[in-house]
Amino acid sequence: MRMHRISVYMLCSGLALGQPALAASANILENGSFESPALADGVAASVTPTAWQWVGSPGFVINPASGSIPAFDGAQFVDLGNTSAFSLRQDFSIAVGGSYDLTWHDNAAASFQEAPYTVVVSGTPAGTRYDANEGIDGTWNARTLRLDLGPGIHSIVFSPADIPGPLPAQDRFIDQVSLVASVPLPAAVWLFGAALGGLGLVRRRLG
Ligand SMILES: [Ca+2]
Ligand SMILES: [Ca+2]
Repeated sequence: MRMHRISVYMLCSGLALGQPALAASANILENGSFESPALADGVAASVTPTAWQWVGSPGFVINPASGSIPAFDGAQFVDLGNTSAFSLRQDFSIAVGGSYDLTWHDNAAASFQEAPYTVVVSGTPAGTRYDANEGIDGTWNARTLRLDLGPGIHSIVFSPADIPGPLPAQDRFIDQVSLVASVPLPAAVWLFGAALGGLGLVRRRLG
């Protein structure tokens, strides 16, 4: 009986301290920070960010020069342009259906114009109409969106919207896009471990 208790304890410890932390932090999207392809400092290039695709006109990947708006994360961000002609898409696969959290940051060159866009998930608009120039202050705005995704192939599209009037909108900047399962795996494993620990306790009392 004593041997059995020890083995249950070791199982719990392994679950609580082992590999789940790696899985929980895994971003389902690739190149969400737009660091690839790597550009030289101060370069804005009309290239396709690795693992993404431009729908319509190609936008830009920007490695800002010092003194201009810095990337939110890393050295680079993506520029969706200033009209609805630019959309950025990534297709991805979901193995286990459930609730997922999409997070990202947006920004725009500080000016008075809006920089509106929407997020379209598998062909359906999700969330609200975002303004990348919110605050008109050149600061990055944090965005979160909870998505219910079934197993299979999905797509996320950042889709700029036009604004009325003679002036174009500001270019929309996006950085650090992440999609992760909503329930952190360590929490679920901790509960599982606690349940097993409780089982061990019951068995010890019975023994
Ligand atoms: Ca980045
Ligand atoms: Ca802002």
